[in-house]
Amino acid sequence: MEEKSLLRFLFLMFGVLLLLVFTVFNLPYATPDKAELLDCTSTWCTSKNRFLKPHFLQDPPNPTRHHHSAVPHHPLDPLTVQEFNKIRTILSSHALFKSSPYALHSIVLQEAPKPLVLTWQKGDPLPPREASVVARVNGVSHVLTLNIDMSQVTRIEPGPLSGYPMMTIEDMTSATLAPLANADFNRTIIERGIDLTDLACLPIATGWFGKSEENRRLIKVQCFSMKGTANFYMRPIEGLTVLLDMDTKEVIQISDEGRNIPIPKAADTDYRFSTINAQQQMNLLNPISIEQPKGPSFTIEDHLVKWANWEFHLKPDPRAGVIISRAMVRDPGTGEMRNVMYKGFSSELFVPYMDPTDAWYFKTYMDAGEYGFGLQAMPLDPLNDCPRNAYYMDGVFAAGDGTPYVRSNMICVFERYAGDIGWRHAESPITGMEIREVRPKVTLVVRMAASVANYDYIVDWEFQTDGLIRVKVGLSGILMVKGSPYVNMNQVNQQENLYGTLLSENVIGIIHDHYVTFHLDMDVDGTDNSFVNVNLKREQTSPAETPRRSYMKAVRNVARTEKDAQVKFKLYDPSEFHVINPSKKTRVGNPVGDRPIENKDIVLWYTLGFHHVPCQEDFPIMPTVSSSFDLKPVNFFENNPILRIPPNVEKDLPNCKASASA
Ligand SMILES: [Cu+2]
Repeated sequence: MEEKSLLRFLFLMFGVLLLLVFTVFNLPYATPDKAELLDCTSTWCTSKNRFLKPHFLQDPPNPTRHHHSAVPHHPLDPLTVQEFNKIRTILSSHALFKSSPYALHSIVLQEAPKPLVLTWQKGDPLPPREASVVARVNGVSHVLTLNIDMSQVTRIEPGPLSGYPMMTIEDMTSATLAPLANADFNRTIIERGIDLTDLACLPIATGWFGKSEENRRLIKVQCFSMKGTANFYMRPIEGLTVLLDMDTKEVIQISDEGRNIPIPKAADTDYRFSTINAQQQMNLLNPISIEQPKGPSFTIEDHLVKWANWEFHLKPDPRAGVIISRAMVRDPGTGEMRNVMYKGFSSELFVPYMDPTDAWYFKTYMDAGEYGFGLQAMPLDPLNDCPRNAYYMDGVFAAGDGTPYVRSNMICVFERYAGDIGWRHAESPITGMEIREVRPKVTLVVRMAASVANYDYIVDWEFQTDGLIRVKVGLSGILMVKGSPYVNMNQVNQQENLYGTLLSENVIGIIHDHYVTFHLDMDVDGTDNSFVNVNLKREQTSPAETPRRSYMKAVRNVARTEKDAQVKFKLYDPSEFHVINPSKKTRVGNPVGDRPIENKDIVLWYTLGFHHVPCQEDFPIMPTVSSSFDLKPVNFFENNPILRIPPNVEKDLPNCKASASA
């Protein structure tokens, strides 16, 4: 017995020692100083930074951007470093924060009321600068409104009755560490033959599953082995789930299953170019880039973007990522700037996994509301994330204690010429007319890429000169995979449901969905608009009427209530949806009513969905798959708004020397 106790003691001591060594050397978690935060070199900026290469972290911020001295010039300009510091001072002296520990989960500009923003003109004084702060004090959520100019907290409201605010970066970092303070957890890790120094744990999903989880801010943490690869996501420690209280950092429960499931191999999982040996590198293409010898056709003044016939305000946001506001397009007939959209942004990303088993049923992510889509937007990689001719914009956000930090190169803006055609027509020789009229299509792209743990989302707002806005979401990054005892499908019983696809030996890619919902406050020629469902219906004809048996007609239904406007797409019941201004001359002719959402300041929510059945090509990293929707002018202009643009001619283009073989 004595020997056994001694062994157990030695074993535990070994575990504790390893944990200490691991914590001290691998996971620095000290309060960062201000300079560190501003340069975004600390672990506070992102819990994932510790997995990135050191030279990347030391990338200096662009010296041409003076964030310390920046001041707002537009009512919608995001909070500046100076304003964040002022907010921090206001809060630290407020009674609510004096005696209790607190965390600031979100600090953003409280935008001025819409009528004020709409009437504001350049040169006018700015409306009062206000901030909206979501704070948790002693486990209770509060929403505060601050008047920054007056250094005052003007309103405190209790948070919503259910749910919790977005996690702070500190929440996420501490969730990765907290399991290591639990002896049972460390024991199972060691018993599974994993070195604690190879461990990477991640806050996986919050969710809410049953009464026992009520009134607690819980998260489930799962872990991976980093041994032999940077792509630790492909090496899950399957079946081990830690239920953690994020407020107390207490481990509530450890679900320790799947010990018979091996950790998938590290070989062939690394995706970094530096790890591919020279003989295996593929060079399929010659170098390519867009040249603009006369510079870009857009200007960006602080956050106001002007390009071709477009103008809009562009703001980085910790939750939404990118917010496009006050989008206006010039009418070629009258020359006036016409309102199109007051505000557009991705309001939520819902990603449910389709596996009801113990370690997977809870994986129903809310990537914006839980993790912060903007907080997870890492600096873009020039020349690869965005072309050479791109302009970059930084985000300025706040850490959990209110200290501002800069997320450099968070958004890029560039003109895209993809060789596409704006419009064209050629005449056949039978007409005797030799006509070939073609206009190239050049667009303006606003891009952000968020890496929500394993997954990468690329969000593009693309503006076209013909008045169309294309909103595109690209999915890339790494799958969330499940460890499996199987190395080949011939081992799998036909009756067994894998809930996904065997991608590699011991690796299953679980079926899941991505639903990206966009908040679209359309203001077509003003705030009061109506929503029209233009449904294409098959119309039967009578034999006496026409030799044709049927034709398609457009049936217009103006939505009178929110219920009317709820639309579920059906592949064989096509529709297009119009947001119209019934008071304008070019209106589509629908009767103007006075129902709840007719001729009112309406907001649309559009959900872009992806069903993802993983395939082997998704391993070890996914080629980008994208989907988009268009906000297209319909009877908005009197005619084709780019009728009068010139074609390309050789003499106007950059003089690039062709290679001998071309
Ligand atoms: Cu997916």
